[in-house]
Amino acid sequence: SSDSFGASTPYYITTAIAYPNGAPHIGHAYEFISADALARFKALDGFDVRFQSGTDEHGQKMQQTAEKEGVSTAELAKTNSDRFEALHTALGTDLSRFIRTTDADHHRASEEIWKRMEAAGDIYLDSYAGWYDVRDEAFFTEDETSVNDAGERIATENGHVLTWTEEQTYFFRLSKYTEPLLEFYRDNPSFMGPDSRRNEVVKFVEGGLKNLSISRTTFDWGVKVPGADGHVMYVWVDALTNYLTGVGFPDDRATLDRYWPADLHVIGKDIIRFHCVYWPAFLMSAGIPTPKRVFAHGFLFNKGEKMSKSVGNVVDPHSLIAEFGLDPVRYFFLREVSYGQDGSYSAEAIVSRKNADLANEFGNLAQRSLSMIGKYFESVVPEPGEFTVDDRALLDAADALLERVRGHFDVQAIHLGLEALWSVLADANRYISAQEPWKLAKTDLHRTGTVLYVCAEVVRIVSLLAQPVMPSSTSRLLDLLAVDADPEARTFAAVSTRTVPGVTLPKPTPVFPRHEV
Ligand code: ME8
Repeated sequence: SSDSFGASTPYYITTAIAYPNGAPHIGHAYEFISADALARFKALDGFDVRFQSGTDEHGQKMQQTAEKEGVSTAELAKTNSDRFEALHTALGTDLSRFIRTTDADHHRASEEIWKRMEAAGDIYLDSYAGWYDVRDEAFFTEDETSVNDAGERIATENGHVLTWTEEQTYFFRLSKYTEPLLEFYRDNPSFMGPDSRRNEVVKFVEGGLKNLSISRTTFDWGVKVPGADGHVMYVWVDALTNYLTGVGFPDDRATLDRYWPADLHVIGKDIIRFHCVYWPAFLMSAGIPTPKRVFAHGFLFNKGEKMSKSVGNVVDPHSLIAEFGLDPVRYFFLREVSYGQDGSYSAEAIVSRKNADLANEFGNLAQRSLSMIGKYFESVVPEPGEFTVDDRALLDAADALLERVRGHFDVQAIHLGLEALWSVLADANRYISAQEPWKLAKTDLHRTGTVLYVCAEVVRIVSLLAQPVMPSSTSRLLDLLAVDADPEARTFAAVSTRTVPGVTLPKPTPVFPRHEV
């Protein structure tokens, strides 16, 4: 292409933007880690990646929390938004932009999408009377509610206590998009992932869509509706628009044309309706292309229990990192939880993966192979002899990994990608035990060199492919293998090369220590 962005294919990925009404928790950290791994995978695979996260600062919940805490809403938003940004830093996520919905360009973008939906004839003024869930910033119809033991009206699906709301608001003609949405889902079967989520969305839309109240007058913490004094936008209208703001909507056409439509919105399962129903409908109305895919991950539970302040099992992500190390934490969540399903975590489970998968399977293989190259070959990578059937089988398995892992990451099956890498590490561990290079060294140094060469190649290839999940440990491993530190030399293109015999390796130090209590 002739633009200023370079030739590689663009890839735009986002996380949800979190409500900064409190500190970030493990669920947020999980979403950031997983999206970061997906983003890094694409970048290493040669794409021009744009990765965005941020905070969703408007709405009634923010205003109510601020009132309760006796601070201004802007102050509450800033304090907690900073904590989300600090979490990104601590997790090592590689963001192109951390967006705040209070940013000036975001107000401009939200006004613009509103005007376009209005120009399409999809916005009208009427009076709203119904139930509102402040915690989820969501409306519920009477039949979606029930009464709890305390006699309060609750949303049946999440148990949140509802508030009766009656006010004059603007409405969006969502009902008009029932058929277009169903057709859109039919034409774009990969729009929603995982596959199991499709049915519930399609069923919801098939049930018929009601027009949606999209402005509020009872508070003022939000984006002002253009030309309508006293109205602020319903928070989800401006929140979803953040994805467009971040790529230059509406003024920076070059950036917008390059990165929009987004390739992937990573979200949690509780906000599927907003992303798979409202968002494409708003965009269709405004004449803007719809995103290519939305993937909903599951929820994390502490030892199977819902994390809540009252149960006292809310774990600060920073303390997990301090206790287990960043890369083991990243690896644990991405390997332990089937991406797209709910998962559970506990200190015992993290220790077990850290010791078994990282220290034993990966760390020992690397440390043994590299220290034997040190011991028997004065740290110079040996020239391999002719490969045996066993050598070939292992090298072939390692060489086939890129395509296997890519296939899994393409459908966000991160856990299966890692499983594939670890299956080859297990093969390599069986291989080294069977070959016994430490015994061979006494009788056949040439054959020892071939075995160690094969092992080092497996470590190199698995390290390259595990970079998206464990960026710093794999970078150290690649250093130990004397791979050029230039990032260009560490992309997935390097998988199909071979280590050049004769290279001198640095003194190996263990990269994955066992967990010390
Ligand atoms: O929903 N496990 O913000 P949020 C895994 N502002 N993921 C979890 C989780 C858990 N226990 N708890 C929350 C919002 N999440 C809106 C989004 S996007 C335009 C606006 C996930 O702070 C949740 O599913 O409540 C969502 O994807 C993200 O964290 C932010 O949640």
